Amino acid sequence: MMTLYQFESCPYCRMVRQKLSDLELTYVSVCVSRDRARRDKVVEVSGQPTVPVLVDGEVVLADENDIVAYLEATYGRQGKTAKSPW
Ligand SMILES: N[C@@H](CCC(=O)N[C@@H](CS)C(=O)NCC(=O)O)C(=O)O
Repeated sequence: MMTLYQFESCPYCRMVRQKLSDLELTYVSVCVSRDRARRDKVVEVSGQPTVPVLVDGEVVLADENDIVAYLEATYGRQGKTAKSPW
C-alpha cells in the first residue's frame, strides 16, 4: 500500500491527491503538521522536511512533480514503460 505524507491545505499535496484519485489508487494518508519543525516522520522516511512525500515500497519521492510522473508511469494507462526510470 502506498503512503502519502501530506497536509490538507498544501497545494502541492493536493496535486498529488488529485492524481491518485484520477488513477483510482488506494493509499494511506499520513497527515503531517504544517510546522516543518514537527515533521520528524517525514525527515525519517525521506531525509528532508517538505511534503508531499510518497512511499511506494522501496520508492521514496519527495517532490510533487516527480510523484505525479511516477504515478502516471507506474499506474497510468501505459503502465510501466521502458522509458520509466522507476
Ligand atoms: N516540492 C516543492 C516544495 C513543496 C513544498 O514547498 N511544500 C510545502 C508545503 S505546501 C512545504 O513542505 N514547505 C516547507 C515548509 O512548510 O516549511 C519544491 O521543491 O519546490
